[in-house]
Amino acid sequence: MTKHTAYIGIGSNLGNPAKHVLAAISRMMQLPQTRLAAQSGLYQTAPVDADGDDYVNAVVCLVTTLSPEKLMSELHAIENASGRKRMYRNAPRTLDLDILLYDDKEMDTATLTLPHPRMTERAFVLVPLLQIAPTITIPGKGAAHQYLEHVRNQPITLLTI
Ligand code: PH2
Ligand code: MG
Ligand code: MG
Repeated sequence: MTKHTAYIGIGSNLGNPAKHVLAAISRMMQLPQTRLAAQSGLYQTAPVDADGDDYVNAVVCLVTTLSPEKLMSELHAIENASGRKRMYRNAPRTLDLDILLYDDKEMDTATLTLPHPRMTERAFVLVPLLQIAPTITIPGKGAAHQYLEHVRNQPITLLTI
């Protein structure tokens, strides 16, 4: 089966966010047909278009033979296992796992849009992504690093844990 490269954005701002992020990475390492190829540091970030406490964010790279839809349903199960409650849009959450990129695939269905439509507007995605993939390009948008200057005003700090 063909191997695909997917980048996953991880976020948490409820309970013990760093613990939720690290547990999510462990669970992703145990997904079927999937290997963890890279993991960023953990970053403390201010909420963007959202309320509640600061987030802990990270990005991982998975190499997988799962389809985008199957990968997304596996990630949903991991979110649910963290106790995630879906209250309102961008509500504080124990765990959010978003597929940012899946190879150079572009798709837009009711349940999944690739690349993630807001990833170029968010330091909490771009900074960890560029840490593990400095030359990555975003389908339809070009080199990811060129968007960093647009998000310079968004507070983000690398955690040392
Ligand atoms: N996720 C959101 C909305 N806002 N802000 C930060 N700092 N980190 C996030 O993960 C985040 C957010 C929607 O998923
Ligand atoms: Mg999200
Ligand atoms: Mg999400």
